[in-house]
This record gives sequence, C-alpha cells and structure tokens, in this order.
Amino acid sequence: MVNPEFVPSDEVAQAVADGRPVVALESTLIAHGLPRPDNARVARRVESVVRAEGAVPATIAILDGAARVGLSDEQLDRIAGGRGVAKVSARDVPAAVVDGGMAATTVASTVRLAHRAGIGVFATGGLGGVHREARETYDESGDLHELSTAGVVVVCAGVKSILDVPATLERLETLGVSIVGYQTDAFPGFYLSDSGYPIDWRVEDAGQVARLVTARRMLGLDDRALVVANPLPEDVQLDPDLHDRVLDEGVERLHEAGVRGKDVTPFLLDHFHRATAGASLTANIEIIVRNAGLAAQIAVATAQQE
Ligand code: PSU
Ligand code: MN
Repeated sequence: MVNPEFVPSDEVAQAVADGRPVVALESTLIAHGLPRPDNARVARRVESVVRAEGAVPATIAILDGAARVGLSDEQLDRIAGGRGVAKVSARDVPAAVVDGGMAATTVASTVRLAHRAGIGVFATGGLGGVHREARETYDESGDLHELSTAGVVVVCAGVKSILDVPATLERLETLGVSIVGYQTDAFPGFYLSDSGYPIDWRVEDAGQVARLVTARRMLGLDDRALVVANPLPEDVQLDPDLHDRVLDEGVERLHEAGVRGKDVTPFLLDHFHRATAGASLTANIEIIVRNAGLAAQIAVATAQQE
C-alpha cells in the first residue's frame, strides 16, 4: 500500500505485520526538549537501546509531506539539526503534512500516529499536562486528551515537573487514563524520583504489564492509554533543592519574557539545562534512555504473550 501522507518505514511495517515488538518514540523531545548537538546523539542512543532489548524503534516525525513512522539516520539528523522545526500536536498533523515541511511530534501526535500504525508501546521522557497557571491561561497540554483516545502503553517518568502535578493527576483520572507505577508506589516527578503524590497500582516487571495489556483488551478498556510511570533511581535524580530553586527562577523568567502556549515547555526545559550546568540534561537523557529500554521489554513481553 502506497500512501503519500502516512509512511511507516519498511522495517516498521514488516515488524508490525509479523507481530514483532516495536516501540514508538517521539521527535519533539529531540527537536525542542534537548539542546543541539546532544539531541542527535541521544536520539540514536535511544534507538539502539530499543534494538538491544530486541524491539524495533519507530521514531515518528513529519518530513517531506508525510507522517513518517520509523526514520532513517539521515532523517533523524534532519529533525535534530533543523532550526525552525515546528512542534505539532495531534490536531496539527494534517496541516503540517499538507504544508510539506518538517515538524516534530509531541506525545499527543506520536501516540495517535503510533496507534494508527498498529504500534502498542511508546516511550517518552515526561508527559505534558496542566500548567501551573492553568486557572488563568487554560493551558493544559493536548497530551492529556489524546491519551484518552488511543490504547497505547506509554512509558514515562511521570509528567514534567514544571507542571501542576496534582491537577494533572486529577485530569488523567477524569479522562479515564490508567496509571501504574513501575516498581514504585509513588508517582515519579520527572527529574525527581518522587513527585510527592501516590499511585494506586504497582507492577514489578514487564511481564505484568503484558498481562495488563491482555486484561485491558478482554475488558474492553484498551481504548485509552495505560501510563507506566518509571521513576529515575534516587542516586540519578536531580538534587531536589536545586530543582525547586531553578524551577521558581524559570517560572519567573517565563513571565518576564512573556512566553506562552507551546513555547512554555521548551523554554523551561532549556532554562533547566542552562541553570543546572547540564545536570538536568544528564537526568533528562537518563530518563529517556531508561524509559525506552523498559518500553522495549514491555513490547517484547507483549509480543511473546500474543
Ligand atoms: N518529554 C521530555 N521532553 C520534552 C517533551 C516530553 O523529556 O520535550 C515534550 C513532549 O513532546 C510533550 C511536550 O508532548 O513536551 C508537551 O508540550 P506542551 O506542554 O506544549 O503540550
Ligand atoms: Mn500548552
């Protein structure tokens, strides 16, 4: 089938058709969440971690008028190196495709496109959610709604700690998105191991997640995401005092600079990377690599079960 708008790579299409394990990966964290030139290196490392666990990586992005699922190294480099790469949520994907340019997909758009490609497992760093001033700005990431529409397993280190975490947890509950902690009872805090909020359900290994995938299907609850919250170990997390200080400072600068909308998340992540002299970058890379590895184990366990 040749479809000019939606193009899974040959490798990804074949793996999906054969029922082999595949892990979807997003491109916004490459293009907007990590600084150049580390971002290209991280993108490749994440893909190689997925392969080492026995799964096929499928990084998703808009390139040359197509939503692409599974990128070549050259395509990955274009996303990582390009200035002016748009950041697109699910609603923006058709316009970005018709526009013919290059765009990076967020959690929302990646989850939708992965689902469409028949991929059941996705790894990212931290989810988008309710922003701290949402009471005034109404800024809630499109990620949340989209997670209620696609039955994908989403491995993440919770939601980004720059957000209003308890409000985001409330919204995830309202939207019916399932959450389990991976070897933890605490909802992770992205750069921090523990956000200070509990999770009701806990799993101990990838096999248990695979059983959940089956249970969800049998119960007809596989129409929304299952979030597997995977915390950074305490010895790898960012120093909590440093974290809180840099976050307060970042929010202040955000106001001074008048940054709004989809520029808020990249602005704050960039502030963290500068103000912690790279410590948050190291933590962010650890998060992404670990989540990709766990996602691959889950994809392998799920494929074995089926
Ligand atoms: N996780 C990271 N870095 C990121 C993101 C997630 O470690 O840059 C991105 C994801 O693409 C997520 C987006 O969907 O931030 C949320 O942006 P917004 O708050 O504008 O919806
Ligand atoms: Mn937003």
